[in-house]
Amino acid sequence: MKRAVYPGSFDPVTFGHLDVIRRASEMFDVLVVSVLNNKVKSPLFSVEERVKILKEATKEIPNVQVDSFSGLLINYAAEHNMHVAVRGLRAITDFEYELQIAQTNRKLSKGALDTVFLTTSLEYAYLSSSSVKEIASFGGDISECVPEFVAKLMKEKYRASVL
Ligand code: COD
Repeated sequence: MKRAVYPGSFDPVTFGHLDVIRRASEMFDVLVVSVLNNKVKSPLFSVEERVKILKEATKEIPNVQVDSFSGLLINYAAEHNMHVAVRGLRAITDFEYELQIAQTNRKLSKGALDTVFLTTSLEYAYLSSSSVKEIASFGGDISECVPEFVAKLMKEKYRASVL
């Protein structure tokens, strides 16, 4: 059984991530979307919230599982019998960052974890979690960036932060 991991911050998941998830789910028997538990960053949504959001957003795709991890991706992947990491590419700037991560993971895992890149669908090429957060923080329209229920949760977060 071919299992792959799609690791990320997903703070929050966007239509760009969901497009990658849908396409990758057709390539593997099981796709595990896993949220990095990174204690250094200060995210908008907690890891538990992001896992819950991802579960809701992917509930129609039967071979997608949602999880979280801490520490090195190569250790998490080995523990869960996953030998492929899926990542998305939007622009040349992504490529430099992604190439470094992919090569580091391949080297550290002694070849056990390889990376498959999916290029963004053109309609989502401009999308990033950070730009969506900035737009939402100023009350802008993010209906074309994230699912409706995520937009609502974001509005609640920003409303609570100004009260
Ligand atoms: N279209 C297509 N792809 C997209 C889009 C879009 N619109 N938006 C984002 N993506 C892609 C990104 O390019 C990325 O590949 C993926 O989706 C996830 O994006 P993010 O921003 O949610 O996640 P990142 O980049 O913050 O995730 C970083 C990791 C968690 C994977 C990385 O930090 C990690 O593995 N850390 C664990 C520690 C480790 O093992 N370090 C060693 C390697 S350096």
